[in-house]
Amino acid sequence: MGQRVRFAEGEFCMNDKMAEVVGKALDNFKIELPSWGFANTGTRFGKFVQAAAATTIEEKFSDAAQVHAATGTCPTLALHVQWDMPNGLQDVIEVKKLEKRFALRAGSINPNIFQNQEYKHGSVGNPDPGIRRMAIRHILDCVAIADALGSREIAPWFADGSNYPGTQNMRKRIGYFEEGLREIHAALKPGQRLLLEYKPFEPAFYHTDIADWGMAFLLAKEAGPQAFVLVDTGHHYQAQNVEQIVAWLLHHKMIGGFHFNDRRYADDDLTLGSIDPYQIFRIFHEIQLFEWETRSRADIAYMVDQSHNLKGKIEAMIQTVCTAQELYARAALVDHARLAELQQECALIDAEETLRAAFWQDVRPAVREWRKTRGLPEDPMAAFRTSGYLERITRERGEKNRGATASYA
Ligand code: RM4
Ligand code: MN
Ligand code: MN
Repeated sequence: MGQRVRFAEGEFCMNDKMAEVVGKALDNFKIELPSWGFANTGTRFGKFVQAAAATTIEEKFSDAAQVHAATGTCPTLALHVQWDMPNGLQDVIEVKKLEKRFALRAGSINPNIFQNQEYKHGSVGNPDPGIRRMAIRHILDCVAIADALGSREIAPWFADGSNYPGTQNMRKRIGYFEEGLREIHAALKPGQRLLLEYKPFEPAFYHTDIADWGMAFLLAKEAGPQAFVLVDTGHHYQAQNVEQIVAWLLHHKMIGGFHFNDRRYADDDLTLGSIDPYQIFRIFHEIQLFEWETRSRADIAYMVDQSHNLKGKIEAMIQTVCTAQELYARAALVDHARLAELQQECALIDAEETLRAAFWQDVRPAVREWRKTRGLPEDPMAAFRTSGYLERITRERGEKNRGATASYA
């Protein structure tokens, strides 16, 4: 084992090689926006209404189209059925019109099995068979909606759980989930995917039925081969090694998608990379290392799940997408061949520095260059700010928003 004198740092400066690597990475990177990220939201203590917030599905499509126009990276919009399509299947015609009008496709279909009064003690895990049926029926409707819209992903998040020890039979509820998910899986069309999202707490504070990736993994396996795990970056305990979870899911070909956001304490839904950009970089690195090793693409739906209570919603989304691109591009700069060698030799400092060298690169000039060559605005935020769109919707929507009470919808 020879002595290593060369750290990886400084190997990249903005040169042709960097431009090429970054360009290739960005060409392959798309990220889906959540319709609910444009709506009025708040905390459990109150809601701060924004004059420009979207309150209709048309406005959500319109706002998302602005983000896509500025970044060229977000061709699909995730829909939350109860908030965006209150009449279920009947609303498909309307959504198809909006897809055409705003040149944006409907993305993942998100059932709502947490808001109705019936779901106080759970949905698919509820001890009442009538309520379990109601929840399953709603998710089956979502499968049909996804089929009608040509959406590949159905992404239910289950708020199911309990608040006090001894009040629910946890094992029985596992059985209800297995049974319900098998039935839902059986209704999937070829090519469709059921993404199971886990979350350790909130709204339930004692036990959550799908609390972590292991539970989601086992339930997905039980449901069938078209079921995968969805990792929401905000749904972990402090100090959890999220990239290791991603590595396990990649290893088992069980990662279906991400809900990206950042957090400091709980499920804070802050903008991606605002608190810990290195965390997101490490996740992207695990994925790209896997892709380099296997010479294949990991089939992952990258999605944003954020609610912007204080920041302007469209600007927060543009900031998020740009941050995601920068971190993804930085992860693409890792010298995988060299890293593999160093890992094999257990050359700790050099291996770590190889990773850090990529993380510390300023890819922004290369990202700007990529935008220019793709006919996109070099500075998406500036392009949006000078478009006059925000002023217009602030005028047009202000009145309606003053009386807004509902969250997300
Ligand atoms: C949950 C979870 C779901 C999202 C709802 C609004 O915490 O992240 O994905 O649909 O919030
Ligand atoms: Mn989520
Ligand atoms: Mn969440």
